[in-house]
Amino acid sequence: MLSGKEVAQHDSKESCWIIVHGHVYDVTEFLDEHPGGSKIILKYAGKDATAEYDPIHPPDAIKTNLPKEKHLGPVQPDTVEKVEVETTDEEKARLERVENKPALAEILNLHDFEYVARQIMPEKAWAYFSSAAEDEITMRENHAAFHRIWFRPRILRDVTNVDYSTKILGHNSSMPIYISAAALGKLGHPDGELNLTRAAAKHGIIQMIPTLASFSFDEIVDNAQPGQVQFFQLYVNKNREVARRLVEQAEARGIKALFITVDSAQLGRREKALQLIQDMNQEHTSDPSKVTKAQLGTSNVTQEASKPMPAPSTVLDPGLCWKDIFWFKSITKMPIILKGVQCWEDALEAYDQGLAGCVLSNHGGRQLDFSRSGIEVLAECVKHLIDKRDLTFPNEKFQLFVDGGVRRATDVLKAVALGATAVGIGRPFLYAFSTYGVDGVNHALDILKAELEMNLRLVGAPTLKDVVPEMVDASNLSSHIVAVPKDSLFEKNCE
Ligand code: PPY
Repeated sequence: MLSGKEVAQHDSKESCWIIVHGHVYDVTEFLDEHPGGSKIILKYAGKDATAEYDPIHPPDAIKTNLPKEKHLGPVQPDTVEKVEVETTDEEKARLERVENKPALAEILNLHDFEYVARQIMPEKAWAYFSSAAEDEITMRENHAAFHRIWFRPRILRDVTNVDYSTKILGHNSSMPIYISAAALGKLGHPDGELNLTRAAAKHGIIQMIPTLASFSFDEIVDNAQPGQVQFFQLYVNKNREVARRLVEQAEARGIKALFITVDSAQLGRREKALQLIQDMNQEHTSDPSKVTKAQLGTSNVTQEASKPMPAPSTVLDPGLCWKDIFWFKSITKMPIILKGVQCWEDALEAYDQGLAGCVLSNHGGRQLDFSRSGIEVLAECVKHLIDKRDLTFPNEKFQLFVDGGVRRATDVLKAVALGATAVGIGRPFLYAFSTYGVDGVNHALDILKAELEMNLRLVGAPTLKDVVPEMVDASNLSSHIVAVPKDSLFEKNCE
């Protein structure tokens, strides 16, 4: 059995051992592959990393990702030095805010969850969930774009009973909304993605399981109810055998659709998250028990700022192209939907290649800043697919989805009016479980249902089929001169 002392000698990027749940692993060769970057591992080089590992990873992740010969065996527990985590004054203040958070009944809309999340989430978790690329213009535009669409309601229609249920890729959904994929759920709550699985079951909506979930894929599927429909979001690994395994596993476990992410040739630069990493590094350089600059391999912050976002070298593949999509078609019977389409030309190509649909999405503004909102791209795609391929929308054979910026049922109805089958919602559900666990997500879904019912009545549409293009005026949707987003960084300097 290894001793803590022996492990402690392997504390550099040349030889990096860590302890997780009493077992020692040699992660030296894995450092560049780690989805969260190498630095966070190096912080625990030679030490017990369990406390840091647990909130973010599926329990079996380290075992399945490392070859057997890197599993070095158990460590004598009493020889391992405890990694002390001190409670800072800031943390004490945060815990007090957690104690005093509003009652769930006081949360009136999806924005409120975000407000509470910002006050009470651990800084790192908030930074990760809320961050977006560069100046975050696209993230704000995603929401702002809905403000350029106005309703043209109809009157004197019997809306005593309204029905907002629908089918998504042939599967029943109580609303035209699905839970979009987002990584690292456990950062926000110990039950992470399982909060979403449970709330989706209760409310009869579909969860898209992320490749980079913090529970294992099997754990998430095991927590679903019998017959509960789930989709899977795929990051195409550079190693196509890894990708193939993920697809085969999804199909074998009854996943009903494969959403392949196509907007992430490289990770976008989320400076809010990066800033936090830098701040932590600076803080810790004065404390020898924490990470040192030498361990980080960086000599100063300027050098750090010029580097790309710390990202895994294999999880994202800049070489991904259309021929891979054909290959995926050949290895699975699941319908394939491209997630992250941003112009009509690519949507048309997806249709011509016989795919099942597209998510018009810019990854919540986390990838290319100044990419257009999904809702704007939807209008353009619908127009060209009607003109060039004589389709009608919503279309059963080729379905269009939108995600990004959705906060209200009115946003959902605008997307439906413009031809979307459904919309994906990501961050608001993360904020809901980060603040109130599964009750928060259930409450968020109750709010959306109440808003859908009310707004269907008010636009004069008893069912979603009655929400037609004529019900909205989207003539300003693509006019980027109408609303200029607040440019925080620029304005800070101009003041
Ligand atoms: C995101 O953060 O936007 C993701 O999709 C997850 C992720 C995290 C780290 C590397 C690649 C993708």
